[in-house]
Amino acid sequence: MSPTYPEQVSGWAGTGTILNDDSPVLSVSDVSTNEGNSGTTSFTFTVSSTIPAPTGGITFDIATQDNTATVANNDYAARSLSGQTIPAGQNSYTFDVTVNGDTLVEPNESFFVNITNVTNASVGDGQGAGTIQNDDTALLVISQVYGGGDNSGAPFRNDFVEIYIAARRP
Ligand SMILES: [Ca+2]
Ligand SMILES: [Ca+2]
Ligand SMILES: [Ca+2]
Ligand SMILES: [Ca+2]
Repeated sequence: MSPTYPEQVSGWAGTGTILNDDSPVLSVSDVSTNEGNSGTTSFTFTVSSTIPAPTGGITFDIATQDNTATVANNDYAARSLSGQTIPAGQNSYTFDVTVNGDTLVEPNESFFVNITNVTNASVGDGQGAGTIQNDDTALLVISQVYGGGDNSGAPFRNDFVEIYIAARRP
């Protein structure tokens, strides 16, 4: 005999939400990489679509934007492209940004990659963040210590310690 649970089957109502997966939604990836000390590093951002691009492809403009990392500070190279395409049947597109290595002591800094003027898709996350991870530290050196201040015949009235930055990285 099979049990019955009438109190559980009466009066129950559920809501089923059917997510629309028939139209593509775009998002831009985030990238976080060490800066490097010389030369350049490519930060590769991926624009991806939830489903393959329809006939005619998905088109958009894509460009970098300063945040705490700036073009003026030579942290990375500005890049802006119009009319980029994810071809029909494909899901993704990549966009390289050139980050400049240096030995300046900086905090981690970031810039953005934005997509605009999108056709044939909606935008889920239209902004990628590029985080340039600091890999530089100051190396401080005590170059002089003077403890004879105000002694008889001393050339200096006060004791002092002199510190300088010997190098921008180890
Ligand atoms: Ca560096
Ligand atoms: Ca900087
Ligand atoms: Ca930098
Ligand atoms: Ca740096």
